Amino acid sequence: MKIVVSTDLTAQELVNLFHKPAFDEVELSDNVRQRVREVFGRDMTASEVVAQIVGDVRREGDDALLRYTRAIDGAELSPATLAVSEAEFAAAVGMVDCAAVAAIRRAIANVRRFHAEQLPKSWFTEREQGAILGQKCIPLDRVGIYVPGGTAAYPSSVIMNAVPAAVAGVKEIIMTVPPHRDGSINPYVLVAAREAGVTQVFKVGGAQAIAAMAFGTATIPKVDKIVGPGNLFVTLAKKAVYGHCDIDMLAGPSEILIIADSTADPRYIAADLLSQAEHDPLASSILITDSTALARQVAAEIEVQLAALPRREIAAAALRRAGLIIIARDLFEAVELANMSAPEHLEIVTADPFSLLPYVRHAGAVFLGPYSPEPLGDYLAGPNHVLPTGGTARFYSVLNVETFMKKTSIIAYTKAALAAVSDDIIRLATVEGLQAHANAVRLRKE
Ligand code: HSO
Ligand code: ZN
Repeated sequence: MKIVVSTDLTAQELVNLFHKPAFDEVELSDNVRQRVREVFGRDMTASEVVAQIVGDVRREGDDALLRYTRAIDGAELSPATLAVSEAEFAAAVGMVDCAAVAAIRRAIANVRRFHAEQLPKSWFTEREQGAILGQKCIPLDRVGIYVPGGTAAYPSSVIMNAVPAAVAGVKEIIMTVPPHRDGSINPYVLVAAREAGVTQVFKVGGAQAIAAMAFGTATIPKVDKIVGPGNLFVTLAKKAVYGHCDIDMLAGPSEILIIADSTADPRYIAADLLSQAEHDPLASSILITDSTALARQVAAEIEVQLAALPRREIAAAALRRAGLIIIARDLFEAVELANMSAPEHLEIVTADPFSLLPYVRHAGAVFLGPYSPEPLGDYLAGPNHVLPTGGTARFYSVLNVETFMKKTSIIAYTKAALAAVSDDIIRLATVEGLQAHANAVRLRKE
């Protein structure tokens, strides 16, 4: 791991340390570029691919879905086999480890309990002369969850997306996931979907799944909001359909930033940095510490633990690209740097982590103390693991119950209450040249 000392760097160099390429600036890998050529018969940018797929699905519906599923996932499906059947759910239950299902259930219980605390209340308030104002919180009717394929088909992500929707009161929660070549889906994903309250699962992935949920097809219902992380194509497709339905956020690769002092155990810190590095070669793992000794110990420990990881190639690639240890002047500077980075996950492993919390302004989730490792939040503590990445923690929130709700204002005035404000309304309507607006109020005054 690269180690830098903050006092050796200029202010601009410090800013540059945390620069992340925007989600739409990421270069396609050679593999992906080759696949694009195979599927479309020519070189295309990711945006061109997405525009083509979204347009085709919007125009042709299921036909385009099935065609892309054949071309991209290699699975031969029909309108009748696009949805996961009861028999397939039942088969999945037979394929999974019972102890893992018990863990899924406990995770769901914790996630449900945490998110139940977030439920906003509708409210009314009284104003002068008997006027009543209020706000009604209403769940969305139908939402769609995107679940990635391959090794990123995480049952935990199914839980983190579906449970808050269910707690919000969403009646219909559909899910899409790219099928394997034989048309099957990871059985743990199916079991998690059932346990978490997903109503229907469709075997389709990529930009085509996003377009199908945004516009609806004969088989897949149109949803009001699409949530869930995906690859670059999925993210660009979400951006493209935004406005036809809502979306949660534009997700990028995982990130962890740890602030630690000399009291931290270097083995824990190394393990936690690796936990996010193993997600993706584009993941980012950063340690900021005021202790040169800890910096060196963690760097050494990472080598030891990395060598034993099944996903060491991914983790090593991530650490080579974006792994970093920064030696800060003190812990206050460490927090300042963390705010500049606005990481998805921020761990604070210091003698008194709570004392730094008031200074934290930009982070998706904060983990305090030596016994709150990031994977605790990924799986079981209860808070959501769908978090803003790429510095977007400056303006996005963690996925939550309100992600699946909207607010409606309530206005109920009496004659006297309206009369009391009529002149102001008429004056403002006149300023805007809107006579009918003025009339609507004037009439009621008479
Ligand atoms: N850490 C990931 C979520 C996840 N981890 C799923 C394991 N499974 C979100 O940044
Ligand atoms: Zn994770």
